Amino acid sequence: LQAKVGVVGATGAVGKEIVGCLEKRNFPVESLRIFGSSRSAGSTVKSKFGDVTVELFDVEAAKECDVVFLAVSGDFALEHAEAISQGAIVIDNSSAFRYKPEVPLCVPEINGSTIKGKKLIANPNCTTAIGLMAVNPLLKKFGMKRLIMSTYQASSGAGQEGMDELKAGTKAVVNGEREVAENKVFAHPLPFNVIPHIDKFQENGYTKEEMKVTWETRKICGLADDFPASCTAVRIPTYRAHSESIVIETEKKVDVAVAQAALAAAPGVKLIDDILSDPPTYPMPLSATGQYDVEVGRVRRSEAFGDYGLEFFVSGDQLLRGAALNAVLVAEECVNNGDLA
Ligand code: 11C
Repeated sequence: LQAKVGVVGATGAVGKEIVGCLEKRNFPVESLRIFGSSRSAGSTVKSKFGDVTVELFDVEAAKECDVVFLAVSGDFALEHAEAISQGAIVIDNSSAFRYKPEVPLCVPEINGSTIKGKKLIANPNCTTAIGLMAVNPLLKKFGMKRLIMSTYQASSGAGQEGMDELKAGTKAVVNGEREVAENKVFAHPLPFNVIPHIDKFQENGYTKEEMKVTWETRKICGLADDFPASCTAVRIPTYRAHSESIVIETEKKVDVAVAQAALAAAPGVKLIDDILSDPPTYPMPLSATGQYDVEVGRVRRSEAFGDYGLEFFVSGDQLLRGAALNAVLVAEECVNNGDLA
């Protein structure tokens, strides 16, 4: 099989990484078409599959592909995804369809079987996808009654503009041009700061980013609609890997060595957990950046939940596992299950 692949929004941070993942994972690409707005149409994207001239987005043209990755806004996806899916399998990175019961929300290592026969597939929120890579093997081993997550999220979650604002603002402060950086993308200046606010506040006092973790954990792990999961999401001045402190209450008595072995054996997970080495090793955004695997470490019996709880720390590349890589893995699953044939 060789697939006709389309990417919409390939000049943004996630779109660029999708093309990179298709190249590095040797996805069977017969042809690559890149669609963009009038701003990027006509420009050239160099790729392993040849130099691609960005085409002005058009539903009929996108439908000619076998699989189309959407790395665009939720509004754009809402307007066009269903129409494109009349011709191509659509993998949408936005949150537009994630909570629709008929649309699978997929992390292939966890619920890859849910996408069989589906033409529109939602890619999860990056924070959720990264965290669940570590949570799922522990859920399988010990069961889970409750989940509490606190996040340390990189500027890349706000796309290229977020990264640019962090870089420019940090430079301006370090160079002495300003005492406090300017902000436009983030609600407050990010350099030398942390901001406990990602996406819009909801009626219950949580932000939408935090509620995505609650909603998407339930759907991806096949848990009850009222499964107790909560999150505090915080933006920190790092470049592109998200980190998370996660606490789970378990159904079965925990054993830290068994938990570590389950994590070490899980595909897409790298156990980095040696607090006795010099220097000690644990997950960090710097080491997780650019990696396909999610780093997990600091695995310990919970002092809050005793023998029925685990606490651990996760770092994962937001643009890869949290977005582009997950989307390409979904497409690979479509090849494997015969839907893209
Ligand atoms: C952030 N996690 O770090 C967000 C970005 O649901 O796809 C991804 C938003 C989403 O700002």
